[in-house]
Amino acid sequence: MPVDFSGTWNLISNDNFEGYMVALGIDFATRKIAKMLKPQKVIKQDGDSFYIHTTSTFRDYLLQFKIGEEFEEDNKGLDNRKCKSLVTWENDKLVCVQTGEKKNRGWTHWLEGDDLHLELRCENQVCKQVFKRA
Ligand code: YOG
Repeated sequence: MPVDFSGTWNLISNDNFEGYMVALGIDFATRKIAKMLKPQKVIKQDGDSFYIHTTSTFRDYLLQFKIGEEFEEDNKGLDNRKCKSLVTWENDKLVCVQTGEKKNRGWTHWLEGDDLHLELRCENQVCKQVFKRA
């Protein structure tokens, strides 16, 4: 049985989100707003198909993909840079590589106890987020 990330998750910690946003080139005013947010994630996992909706009072972002199938990602409302994204399983971790203008861009999701973990990477910056079930 693969890991099941399905559910509604609330952010409880967000380490170095500032560094990650600077690496993405997010402007000062937007960063000030974004760092106050407590985003929620709704994840629907159906076999190899994923739906990850990150919502907040400011902006939201919807990502839908299938494991092992590269897709165009537009990052609309985030940094708006297009990239080619590929999500695969690495043991029980869901790993996304986002190939584009920014080096070393991607993210990894995994479960630890009752918590959902997310590492967001861009260039030399790593943001670490933890979510609890709503
Ligand atoms: O998640 O890629 O779960 O897509 C990263 C924000 C802030 C907008 C959020 C809105 C990066 C202003 C998505 C926050 C900073 C700042 C709520 C993380 C960019 C702009 C949407 C992400 C993956 C994995 C799925």
